[in-house]
Amino acid sequence: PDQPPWWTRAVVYQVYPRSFSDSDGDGIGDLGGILQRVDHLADLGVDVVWLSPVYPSPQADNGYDISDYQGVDPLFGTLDQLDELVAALHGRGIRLLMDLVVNHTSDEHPWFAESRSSKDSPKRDWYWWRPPRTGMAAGQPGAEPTNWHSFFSGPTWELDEASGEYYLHLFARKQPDLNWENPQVRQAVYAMMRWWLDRGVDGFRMDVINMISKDVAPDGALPDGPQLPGLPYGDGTPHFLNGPRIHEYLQEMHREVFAGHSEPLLLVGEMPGVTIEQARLYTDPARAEVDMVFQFEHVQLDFDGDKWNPRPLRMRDLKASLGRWQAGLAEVGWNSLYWDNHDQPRAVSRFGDDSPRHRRDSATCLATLLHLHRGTPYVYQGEELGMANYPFTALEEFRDVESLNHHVQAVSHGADPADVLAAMRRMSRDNARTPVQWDASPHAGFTTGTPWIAVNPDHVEWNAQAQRPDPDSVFAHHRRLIALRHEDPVVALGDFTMLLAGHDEVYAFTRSLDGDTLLVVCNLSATPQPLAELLPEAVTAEVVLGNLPEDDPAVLRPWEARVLRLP
Ligand code: ISL
Repeated sequence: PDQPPWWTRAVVYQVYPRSFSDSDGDGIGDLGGILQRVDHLADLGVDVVWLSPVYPSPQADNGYDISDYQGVDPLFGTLDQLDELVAALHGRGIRLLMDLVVNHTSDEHPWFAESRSSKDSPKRDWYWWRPPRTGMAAGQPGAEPTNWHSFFSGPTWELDEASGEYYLHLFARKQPDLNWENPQVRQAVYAMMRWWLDRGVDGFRMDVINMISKDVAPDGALPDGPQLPGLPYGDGTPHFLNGPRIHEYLQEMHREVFAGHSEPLLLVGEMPGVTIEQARLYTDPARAEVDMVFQFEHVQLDFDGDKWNPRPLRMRDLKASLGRWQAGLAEVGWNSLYWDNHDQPRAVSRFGDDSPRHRRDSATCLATLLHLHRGTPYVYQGEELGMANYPFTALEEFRDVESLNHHVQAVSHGADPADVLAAMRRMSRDNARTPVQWDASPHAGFTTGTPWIAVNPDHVEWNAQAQRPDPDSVFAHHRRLIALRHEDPVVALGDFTMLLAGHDEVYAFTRSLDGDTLLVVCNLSATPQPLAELLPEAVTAEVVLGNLPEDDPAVLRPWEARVLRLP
């Protein structure tokens, strides 16, 4: 039979360069900083680094607004340093995945400048230009071509005064959407991707790639979406998530970019709003689209409607969601596993318990769950150290365009600023973007200058220098879990069976391959659980790995996690 793909055994580590490590003292992380920390990654044992965007960019969305696809922003360093990084990682057996944003560019990309320059520009059609709504004057409120609400607040359309037409931007105003209907756009993107592969990178994480096909009528019209409660906008997502030509585009990309490459490459699709059924199509190897998806269901269970209306998470819902995905991709397809990334609050604060009493145990418990599911685990920088949310108290502490735009919009629609701030404190992406905590020194060893966003004061206690030599640390636990995936084919390839599905605190499942079975039991609460009653077979099984020193096998202590081998 065919060998399973290499990435079934792999663990990916995400570097968000701006916040990782600063080598030149300007307060912003850079490639030089990553080069200095490669040993940290090698010690952890990860197989792949996913590098968030380092391309030239006005940084309106921290690099997710690219103005040149074939370069490195001086803020982060040089193309030579990127080549150096590829070599340094390859020298340690680590592959490099570039983050690529091709749903949109920056409005400062030459393609957009040319497109905007005139209605007759040969690149006019490279973006989505539309006249005002019929019968309305440009600029009049509600004159936007559709009623869609932008992910970053306000309408998805921006008026260009010069031509009297609007351009589409699903995200910030400075992130105009590329028109994938135009074959020249697609060919330009594929050529650029080939250029990176020829340079030696090992693949791509494709940003919001399930948004590139829009539901456009033959006459060019785009439909309105259902009205959103309390806002003068509609929900456009039914008209651009997993759109009509998406599979065609991805198959074409695969053919044009990957066909004929013999090296082991990786293509990951970030896909907000993807369903299990669609994920199966996207990742079925026979269809040659992407290798795995990033889905969002499990990070949307702790709010109502949108992320700014948080509500308590029920562990039952989390288990049910992840369990459905395990079952749905059991036969065909592959999933990415994650708790954290640069867009999400910190896992230990969100799914665990970041109080001093439980922080280390809940971080290691969550790590156990992350690494033991079927799929490819992703560790986000700092997660391996149990980094927590930042104790934000004032608007001035936030940097993210999503958070800041939301504050303006919510307050202008009458929300109480204190409530808006409370939601931001809990859900803002800036929680994930505070600098990595390398040591206990004033800026946590991140920079010798002034960090672009504040360092979490808890770095005095929670940092890499303290954890790396400590066998009980969160770091050491991640390292053991990563090694286990490398050594044990059951972890990489075993079937998944959920146990105790209705239980609110205990997350338990088995992984089985060729008669070999691992049983994973995790207590997602601060209450001891009677394991002897719940799963008697767990009490006598051999402990492969646990997050607490062995004690009474019949009781699962607060946030205890055990990986057991059944006889
Ligand atoms: O962050 C989100 C929720 O708060 C998501 O809606 C997020 O915007 C979505 O997952 C898409 O994310 C990706 O594309 C964005 C960029 O801002 C994110 O950082 C990136 O991961 C636009 O390029």
